[in-house]
Formats: sequence, C-alpha cells, structure tokens
Amino acid sequence: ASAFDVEAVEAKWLPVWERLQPFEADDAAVESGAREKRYALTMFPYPSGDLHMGHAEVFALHDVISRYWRLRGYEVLNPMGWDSFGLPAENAAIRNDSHPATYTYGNIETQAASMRRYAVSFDWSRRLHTSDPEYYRWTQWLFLKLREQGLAYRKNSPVNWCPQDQTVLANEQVLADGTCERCGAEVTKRELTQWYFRTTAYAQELYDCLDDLQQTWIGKVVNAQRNWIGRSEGAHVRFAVEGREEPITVYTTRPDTLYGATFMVVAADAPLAAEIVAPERREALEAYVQQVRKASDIDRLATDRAKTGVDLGVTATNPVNGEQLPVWASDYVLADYGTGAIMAVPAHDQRDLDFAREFDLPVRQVVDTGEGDPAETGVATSGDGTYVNSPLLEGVADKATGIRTVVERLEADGTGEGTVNFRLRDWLLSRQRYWGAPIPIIHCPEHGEVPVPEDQLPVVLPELRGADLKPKGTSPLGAATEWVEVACPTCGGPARRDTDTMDTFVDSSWYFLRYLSPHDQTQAFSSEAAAAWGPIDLYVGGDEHAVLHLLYARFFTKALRDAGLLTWDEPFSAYLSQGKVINDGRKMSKSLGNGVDLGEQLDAYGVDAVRLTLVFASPPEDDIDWARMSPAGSQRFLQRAWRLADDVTSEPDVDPADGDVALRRATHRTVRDAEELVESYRFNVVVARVMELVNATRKAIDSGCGPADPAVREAVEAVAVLLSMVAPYTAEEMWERLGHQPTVARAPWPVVEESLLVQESVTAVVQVKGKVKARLEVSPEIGDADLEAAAMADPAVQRALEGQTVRKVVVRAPKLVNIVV
Ligand code: ANZ
Repeated sequence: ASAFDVEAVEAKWLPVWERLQPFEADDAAVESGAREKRYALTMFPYPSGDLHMGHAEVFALHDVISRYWRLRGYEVLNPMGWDSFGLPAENAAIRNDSHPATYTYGNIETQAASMRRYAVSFDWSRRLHTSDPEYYRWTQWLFLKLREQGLAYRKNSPVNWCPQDQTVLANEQVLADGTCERCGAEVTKRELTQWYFRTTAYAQELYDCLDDLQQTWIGKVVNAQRNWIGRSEGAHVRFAVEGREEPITVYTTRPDTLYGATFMVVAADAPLAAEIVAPERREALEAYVQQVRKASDIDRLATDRAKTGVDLGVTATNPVNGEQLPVWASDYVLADYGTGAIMAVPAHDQRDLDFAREFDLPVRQVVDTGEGDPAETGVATSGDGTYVNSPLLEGVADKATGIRTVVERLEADGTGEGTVNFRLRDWLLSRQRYWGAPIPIIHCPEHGEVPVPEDQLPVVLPELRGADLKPKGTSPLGAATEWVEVACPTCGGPARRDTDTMDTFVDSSWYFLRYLSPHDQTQAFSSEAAAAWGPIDLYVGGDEHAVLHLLYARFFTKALRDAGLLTWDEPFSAYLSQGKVINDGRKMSKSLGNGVDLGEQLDAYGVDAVRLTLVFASPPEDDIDWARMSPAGSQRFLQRAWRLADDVTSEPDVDPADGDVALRRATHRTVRDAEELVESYRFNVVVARVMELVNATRKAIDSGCGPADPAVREAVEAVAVLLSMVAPYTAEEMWERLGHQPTVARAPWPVVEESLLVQESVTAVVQVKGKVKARLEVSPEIGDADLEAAAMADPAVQRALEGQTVRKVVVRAPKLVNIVV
C-alpha cells in the first residue's frame, strides 16, 4: 500500500460526516429513558482570531471521552458555541472603525471551519452565539428572573475601576497584584451605583457542595473556590461608644483574645469612621481618606506595609471588662469585609502589633504560647497556649475551649454571638461597555427601576460603531439618545433605559442550558430537557476559569433551582482541567516569538497526527512542551496502524473464536485496559496501549499466524475503534478498508471476552537451600518437567549450584521449584 495522503483523506471524510451527522443528540431517546445520557461539555471559545494550540489540546482531550461514551452506547450531547460578547471585539471595532459584530462573526466562521476540520464530535445543530439577540433575549430574561427572586439589585459603593478599559470590574477580575485581569492596568476605586447579583446568598451552599465535588473535579479548582469563598468561623462582638446609640460591631475569629484588645480600628473609607469621628479630628480623617482611595485592597492588606492611620478621638467599651479603648481609622481594615471594624489585639495579630508599635499603643499578651511576650519580641503569636490576663479563661489551655467560653459569655450578656463569615462578595455585573447584553431595566422618575416587560425582550443593542464605542467612563449606550429615551412601561411617562451592559460572564453562566434547545423562541430552556440531560457529566476546560466562570455557573444553577426551573444542585458533576501547551520550556507568546501556529501544524502533519501528539504527550492535566513533541512520529505510527487494515484478508463476518489465542488475548486485554484508562482520564496511556497492540498485530501478520487469521481482523477492528477516539480520519479509513460502512464513530465497542483476560503468565519461584534465587515468568499451563528445566537453566540458579551436588528437586508447577543440595 502507498503512503496515506493526509490531505486527500481529510477531504474525503469531512463531507461524509457532514452528510451523516453522527453526533446529533437524540432528545427523545433520553427523555423517554430509552438510552442512558452523557452530557459532555468543553468551554466555548471567545471569537478572537483563529483556534490556537491550546484549543487543539482541550478539544482533543475532550473528544476522547465524548467519542468513547458514544462508542459505549450512550446518547451523548456534545454541543459547541461561542462566547461572543466582550471587549476584544469592541476594541477591534474602535481600531478599525467598524462594528464589533464584523469582527465577532468573521472570527466565528473562521473558528467554526477549523473546528470542523479538526473533527471534534460536536453536535452542530445546537450551535449558539451569546451575542445573538435570540440568545441574549434569554440572558435578559434570566436577569429579570433573578431580580424577581431578590438576587439582582443595585447599590452605590466603591467599586473596582480599570482606568485603561474605562469600566468597572468584578472582584474576581482583579488579579492578586491589584491589576486588571484583562489589560494589566492598576485597578483603582470609584464610588458608583451598579448592578449586583447576590452570590453571597449562596455562600454557604457554594462552599459546602465543594466537599462532594472534591471527589470528581480534577485539578486545583476546588481549593481555589474554597479560598475565594473564604468561610471563617468567629464572632460578632459589640462595643458601646460614648454618645452614640449604635455600638461598634466587630467581626473576629479570635473572641478568646478579647482581654487583649487594647484599641479598635474602623475602615477609614467606611461611613462609620465619618460618623463617629470627634469634630476636632474630622479634617485629619478626610485628608487620610483621600490618600487611602488610591491604594488597592491587596496593598492595604499586605502585612509588610508600613501602617498608617488616624485617631478618631473617641473611645469604645470592651464588653468583658469595661475598659475604654481608643478608636482609630486605618486602611488596613477593609470597608467591605466582616463589619468593617475590628478589635485590635496586638499581642496576637501581627498587623495590629505593627500598628501599635507605629503609634505607641499598648500591647497586652493574653495567650502564653511559650514563644515570649510579643510586646518585647515584636512578633505576634497566634498558636494555642495558656490564657493569661483573662479572668474568664483561667486554667484554659486550648483555643477551641477559649473561643467557646467567651462566645457563651457574650451571648449570655447580649453583647455578641458566634457567627460565620465569608470572604465572597456579591457579583458586580454592570459594565460601561457596548458589546454585551443590555440590562433590561427602564428608570422612571416616577416608578424607579421598571423591568422591561417580557414581551418586549430582547432589548436589542442600538447600532453604534467605531469612535462611538470609545471608552469614556460612562456607557457608550448613553449616546444612542433615541434608544435611551423610552416611555415608562408602568405609566407611559418619559423614562430612560439602563445604559450598562452585563458582564460577559453572565452569558456563560447558563449557556449549557441553552444548548438543550438553542432555537426555542418560547423559553430560555426546557426544564424537562434539563432534568433529562443534566447535570453535565464531564466539563473539560482550563484552570484560568477556576473562580470566575465555574463559581458563577454554580451560582446560577442554584438560583434557577430555587426559581423552580432546575432539579439539580450543581451544574458540573465532574471537571477536568487540562495543562497548557508551551514551547521551548516557556509559555507561548507574541513577545517571546515562540508561538506555534495550529493551522501550520495541521497542514504539515494532518489533524490526526496533531491530535494524537497532544493526547499522547502527557496526562491531561500536565503542560505539553510542543518543542519536545514529534508529530512526525505520530504520523508514522498512524501510517503503521492504517497499513494493518490493508493487510487483513479475512471477511468482515469471520468468527474470531478459532483465531490465534495470543493475539486475541492481547486484543481483549487492550480493550479492557482502554475502558479503565479512559474512565480515569489516562488518555495518554490508552494511546500507548494501542501502539503496543499495533505492534503485536504487525508481528502476527508478518511472522506469526498470518493476515488471514481471524484474530488479525479482530485486532485491527479493535485498533480502528480505539483509534477513532483520537485519530478519527485514520480510523474511518481503516474501518472502510475493513469492509464496514461509515462511520466508525458509531461502531459498537468491542465486547471483551473475560475468558481471554486470564493471566498469560505466572511467576514461579526457584529456591536453592530454602533461599529464593530466581523468579521466572512462565505459562500457567507449564508442566513439571518444563518448569524444572527452565529453573536449572537460569543463570542465577546455576551460580548458586556451582560446586554443589543436587540431592533432590521438588517441583510444584507452575509456582515453585525447590532445589535441595
Ligand atoms: C481580633 C483578632 C485577634 C483577630 C487575633 C485575629 C487574630 P479571616 O480569618 O480572614 O476571616 N478582620 C476582621 N475584619 C476585618 C477587616 N474588615 N479588615 C481587615 N481585617 C479584618 O480574618 C478575620 C480576622 O481578621 C478578624 O479576627 C480580625 O482580626 C480581622 F489574635 O479579631 B481578628
């Protein structure tokens, strides 16, 4: 056979698959219970440019499992679409004086063509784009639904502001170093009225469900979410303030250190500071607040930063001992965490100690940990120890008892109570940008916020382009006067549309539901279809969405469940995060000039070789260094596999039962291993096992049982089916040469004959004078005489017998040979 022409094979099969549509999921089969479902999902891309190596990797990995499920007889839903709103399209439109839709839909077509060539088993009948009015109509509808439930609301507060993109950002979009995750600019704060989703209403549930997800979510995602939600147990403690009815409530995780509180600190930029400040200190506070506004939260919380602050000139009363504590304002206490006020215990909290030393405030040790008095060492201690200077805790030596004792006392006195606190904040969803779903609210001077009536959805974006879209700090939609000025749906009087658009993460928080019926004009999704198909059995994607997208989608799921629209609690039963494709040991990037163009790789080696290389490279979660890969080697392997199909000479319906047993064993063992390996995501090992089977089959053809043996056909058919999960073109070509109708994607999975899995060899132990001298791999059917001969021939045994006389040999085939000298 001649070498296989990659280009011709791709050109041949694409139209066949197009005609057969083997990947369209059958709703009826699943809704009626006729077939068991599998919902396989991979993250849909942003339409920026063409697909890159990262997409190639994730799609190749994802396709192994979805093709596997289909071969195993499940009804598989594997949809694809585009997350097509967002800044890149808008920025391109400003640069090119065009409309964001031009860039967006152009790139979508490019990517769609690449995905088809790449032969991922997507159900294209369910394709969606989040920027289509038929999609965002329902994003808007869901926003209103959540608002009805009290889960979407507007408030005025200091928000993260990106001066470069001229828009607000969610906390999740500000990186740990205080920069914008998109453009890298230093994020600042602005006081603005914005829309929020009440994610905090689900903080506890979002946190608790992670325990179960821990079992099936592969990667660092579960921990990242735990940290982001940041659950901590502590207490609220109330400190009375002279001349004020309301006490100052603090949140503390260490109520047991209450006797060590020597001052209090409130967030400088919270209303409380301005409310309680003594008149003579007001000016100093205001000057300080100006300075604070410029710093990021990260800076503010950093332990190694010099402490700054202002004495507010008032005191508060410690509820356990009546002590008067001076109240300060500082930026190291955050306005939007806990209650925005703390009791400072400098002996046992380093930030408080640094502050105390800066401003010469007292330090009182209350837990003796044996590490010395923090007042002298300058190092706060936070471990367990014996309580000192704490009348209520005399004799107590552990934190848990200390905390419980103080909380009980506070609760009895009515001055505090135990509580749970979360770091998670509500999700700020308004964006002052154009290319997003308009927020479907009309502001009426008379009726306030009025939802756009359902029958007027979608609120379609007004036509703006080029320079109209330039960021200016307020939404570009504000410039579309005719669009903005509308009649109030309630009274008909003059009113204005909300001009902000939604964060694009709103679009992607529910897309997996829209895939169930993307063209349904009557509802966002069908609850029956969701009950039948959901939740998603495996979600494959990157770690970069660990806290953003996955958390938001989980929140939406819980909110929609509580709205009676979903029956399940979590959207993604299992999650697999793939590693990155790097090059030359480094991240691929334009500035390093080490990018690898996917299209060029596909042209050079063909789709199958690139896919196989990516799957074979490493376990899915590891990074792949493309510079160290050999797509040419993959191509040679595929040629070898394909040539097998050409060599088979038996008929398709031949009975393998009397075929060569050794080859049959290898085939059935490989299939069984592949089942276990795919299900545990060890896709690279599957490829290795198929390679072994290809080699064994080649040997059988050339120097064993020969090409006409039915075991050869059985082996090659198994190779074709197994390979179809990774190299669909090659597998299809093999399948055809073996005399089958397309498509191999719908072939039956080989049935494993258990009797062929019995061990092919056992280990026999050879002892000389009672000591083990050798272990031999022998057939379980070996006879005593053969086993004895094999033992005597073993070099280690011969050495042990040198100069000795063998007196007796006891043989227990196939396990033991005992030689007595
Ligand atoms: C007294 C105390 C004594 C504290 C001690 C700690 C150690 P997590 O675990 O992160 O929830 N805190 C409370 N609200 C704050 C705010 N808005 N800004 C900055 N710090 C704040 O941390 C809770 C602890 O962080 C609280 O417990 C409080 O300090 C501080 F030996 O109270 B602690």
